[in-house]
Amino acid sequence: MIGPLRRWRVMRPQEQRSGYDVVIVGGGVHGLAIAYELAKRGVRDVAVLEKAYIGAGGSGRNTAIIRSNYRTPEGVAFYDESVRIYERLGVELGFNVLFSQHGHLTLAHTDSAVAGLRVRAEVNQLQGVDSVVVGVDEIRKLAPALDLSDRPRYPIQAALYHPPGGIIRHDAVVWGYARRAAEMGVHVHQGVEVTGIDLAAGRIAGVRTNHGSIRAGTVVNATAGWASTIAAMVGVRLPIVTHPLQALVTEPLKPFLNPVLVSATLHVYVSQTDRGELVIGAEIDPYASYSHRSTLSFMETSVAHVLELLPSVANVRVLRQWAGICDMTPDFSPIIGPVPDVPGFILDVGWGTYGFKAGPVAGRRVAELIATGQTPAVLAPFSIERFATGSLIGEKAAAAVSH
Ligand code: PYC
Repeated sequence: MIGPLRRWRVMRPQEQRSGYDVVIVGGGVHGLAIAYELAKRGVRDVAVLEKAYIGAGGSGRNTAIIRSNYRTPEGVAFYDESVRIYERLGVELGFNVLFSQHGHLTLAHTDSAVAGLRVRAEVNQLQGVDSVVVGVDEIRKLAPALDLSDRPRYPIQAALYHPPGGIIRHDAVVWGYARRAAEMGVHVHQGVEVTGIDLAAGRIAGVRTNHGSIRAGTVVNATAGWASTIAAMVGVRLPIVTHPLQALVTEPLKPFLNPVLVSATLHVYVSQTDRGELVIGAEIDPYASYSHRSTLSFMETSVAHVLELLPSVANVRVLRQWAGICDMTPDFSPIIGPVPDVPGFILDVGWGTYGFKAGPVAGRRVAELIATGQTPAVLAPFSIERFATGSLIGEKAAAAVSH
């Protein structure tokens, strides 16, 4: 039976089969990108199972910032591949994803923050990524609305300028991937919740859902927020703690802010969309929770901090605010790859506050892993084994404002 959610149309609903070669749990950018990339490689007996509607989770709740100015060589190489895919994605999918590469400015208000940005600039440049530390005169040219005087509580000293960074239309990315994947034969089932995972002789045999059981030799956990719940279904305990992350959007204004602005000291980031709204976000909420509730304290503190940066927006109205949930790992890097103890179970999880920007690279490389059985070099550092060997990929310093 096809329920109302499953009739929602970016693509035509398909009848659920009793088995697929690959079942992907989670219909966000990651799950859909993996499905699309598998189909491109000729692996088309694939189902994406989404318990709500595609893009309902982290993919529809993030602030759509794309960048690769990370802190570790592994992270920079990984996110840079994603930026490059995003640059061509609209053409590739035949769907305008509205990627605006207006640049990204990470502001430094202290000497130690400036030193940290210098390290990031060096690491970025060594990986061929365009990032440079700029002073106040250059910042003024890039973002004239910023208060660059010495009046603020934390005067701006310098910034990391990353020209390829920018913002994207996140729902267009989700719809573009879903539509192309479906055209190539992938089944995208909305309103289908995975309630259990079956093993046979120690390896993946299929999933149980609210719409019946499905056989599958490979199951991909591409969920955000529920990564631990899905992994627990095969007895795998992930080093993840789940926190809410909130954001808000203002009424539209005439274009005045080109780059994305990030301030770790003020725990805030702000960008102006192509429609003119300011999109504002902050640090994860400081408590573990699966709550999607918005709070007044988030709105009060984040807008107060934006006003320290951009005093001229004082009378702008906030239109709405929302929350998503983020799976945080100890090193602020994702967990991607097979689980040695559970053959056929693939992880694409632990996306914290950085998942949307990584969708295309994770999609391409996880599909390669499934199709070839070989872990691509760019994924290898992010395996779950790193928590046993201690080879962590410490990205806390460059993960938005999550300090
Ligand atoms: O990593 O760019 C980022 C980001 C923005 C909001 C949350 N994370």
